[in-house]
Amino acid sequence: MEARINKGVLSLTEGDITKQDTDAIVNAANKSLRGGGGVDGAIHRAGGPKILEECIKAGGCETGEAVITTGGNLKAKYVIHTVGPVYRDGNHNEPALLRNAYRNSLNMASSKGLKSIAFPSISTGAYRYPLDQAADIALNTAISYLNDHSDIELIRFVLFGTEALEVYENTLKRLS
Ligand code: AR6
Repeated sequence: MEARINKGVLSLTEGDITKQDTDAIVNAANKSLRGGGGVDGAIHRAGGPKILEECIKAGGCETGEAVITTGGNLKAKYVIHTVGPVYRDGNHNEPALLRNAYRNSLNMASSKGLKSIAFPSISTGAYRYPLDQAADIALNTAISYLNDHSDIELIRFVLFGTEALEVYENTLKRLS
């Protein structure tokens, strides 16, 4: 599913984030930037040890912030590592922190002159953010970025499994 927003395209697809050919892919990392499971593990396995070396040099990343490394052996030239919030009950600033994770990743891509970026569904695995609420924040943040800027041409969400894809598709239909 695709939506044209201002000068850009927002696309939703089912698949594996490590296989994407966008200029950057985004990692759902943790604050240590030393790797982990889920998307993080898959990216470091597919991208090779150079990414971890660069992450260690960067030192770490606060929740909602973003750090960029090269893409190692991946098709994507860069990996933008961001840290989503751990979901507790929704009353611990989780929505603002999740929004920041998306926005700071987009700002990082923009500052490097990148034209295309692929996101996983940040915080909805190990960090347990409810998928429908996370989809709303993810898509709203992407739509407002495209409405306010003309530099990034493609924002792609790569969803793991048909259920996640459906939730994102229904949310996008509602928002657009
Ligand atoms: N491609 C796309 N999406 C994927 C992939 C993949 N290869 N693998 C899993 N997903 P998670 P989080 C989906 O747990 O919740 C790590 O250990 C998955 O189905 O990767 O932000 C880090 O080191 C889910 O919907 O990230 C942190 O400690 C979504 O990606 C912690 O997990 C995110 O799940 C971060 O937790």
